[in-house]
Amino acid sequence: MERSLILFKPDAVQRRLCGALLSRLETKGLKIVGLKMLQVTKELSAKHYAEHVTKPFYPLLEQFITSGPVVAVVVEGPGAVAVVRTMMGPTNGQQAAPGTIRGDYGVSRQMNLMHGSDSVEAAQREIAVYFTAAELMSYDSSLKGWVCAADEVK
Ligand code: IDP
Ligand code: MG
Repeated sequence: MERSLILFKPDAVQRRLCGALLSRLETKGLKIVGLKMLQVTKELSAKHYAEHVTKPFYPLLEQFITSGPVVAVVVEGPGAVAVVRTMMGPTNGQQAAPGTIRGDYGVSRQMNLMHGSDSVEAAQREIAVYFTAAELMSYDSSLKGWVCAADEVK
């Protein structure tokens, strides 16, 4: 079963959208297996966004992601990584279609509310950046048999 690392970024916390965003993930059928609020430090930002640290926009990204608390969530479900990326829409809220999270809630390239891992490998790396093994829950949901068919669950 796939897991993805989600962040509700400082803009989502400030705009009090965490509940709405979490609800969309749960309603989709994804299971929450980790959740916490934290302040991203410069060190943590560099670890998370390792692929971006040398890019020209990184100082602005660092300033943004460390500007206030975030909510980190790990969700689990069939194809969770791609499902979350599709739900979020493209990076820039101006291009994201209505119906996607970034399309419904934002108009910014930077303040786009939510991070979601872009590959299974990235998800594994990012989950370990934000969560210890003890902070991740393994449990069966009683809805399991109603979220997808048995032959769809690996
Ligand atoms: P993604 O979040 O859709 O995967 P990435 O290209 O990986 O987008 O960029 C990471 C984050 O950096 C974005 O979500 C956004 O908050 C910010 N960002 C991306 N491009 C720019 C830019 O050109 N200027 C400022 N911030 C940017
Ligand atoms: Mg990315």
